[in-house]
Amino acid sequence: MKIDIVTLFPEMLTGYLGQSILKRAQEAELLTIDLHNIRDYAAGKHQITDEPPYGGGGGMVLKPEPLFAAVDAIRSQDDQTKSEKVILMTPQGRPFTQAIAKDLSECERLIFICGRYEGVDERVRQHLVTEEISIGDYVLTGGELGAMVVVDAVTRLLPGALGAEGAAETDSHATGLLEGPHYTRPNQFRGHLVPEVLKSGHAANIKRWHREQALRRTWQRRPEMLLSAELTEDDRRFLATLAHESAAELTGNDNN
Ligand code: 9D3
Repeated sequence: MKIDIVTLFPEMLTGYLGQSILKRAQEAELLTIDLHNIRDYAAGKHQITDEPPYGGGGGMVLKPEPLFAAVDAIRSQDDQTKSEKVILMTPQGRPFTQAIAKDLSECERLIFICGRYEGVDERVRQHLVTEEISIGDYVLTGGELGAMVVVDAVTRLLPGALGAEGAAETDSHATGLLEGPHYTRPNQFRGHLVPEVLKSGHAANIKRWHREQALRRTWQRRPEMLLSAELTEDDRRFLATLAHESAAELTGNDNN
């Protein structure tokens, strides 16, 4: 996969991209990431990248020419037949999900445009961008962190990017449940013990315990996820006992 990131602040991204899984994926040539400074594509002595909005309203808007020029230059670098998406990171975009990450991981080339200021000229959205993505309902100062979030989530889905084979498939947003607790040594920490079942060596009981903990945590924290999770009959029975327990607590009934 080839990823190009178009931004006014490429140095913001170099540290993150140069470490851990993102570093290893690039070293293994699963992925090439190039950063492009919008200013390098801006014309004139002053290389102006933004101007006040037509019609007033304050703030600054990214001009269209440097963004089109950057994407043209990126495209001219290689194979025009590659499946490509031009992604604008913006608070008005589609909320990012694991399903979108999976979809993007199947593209050959991704071009990210990081917005700043009040936003980008509308002609960029209309005639250059193919998708608009937000990473959630909070206000950031620009699209750079959003692009990092998307690149990170996409990279770990590339075949061979993770150490343990298929590790991405078992994690929680892939199974549709939150994960339950994990423990490591020591067995006793400041008086707090590791649950006995995990030390029992009884594989089936341990598996069942993990599943029930995942169901319990999802029910407590993200109950809406249970509506679309794949649940067995055993899972449904366990959830029914949770519902009974909480109903008993609410009504002061001792549940006997
Ligand atoms: C100060 C202007 N704001 C009016 C309330 C609109 C605004 C424009 C640009 C707010 C934030 C930004 C910069 N944010 C992004 O570019 C961004 C973002 C975000 O703020 N939240 C979640 N996902 C994303 S992706 C890009």
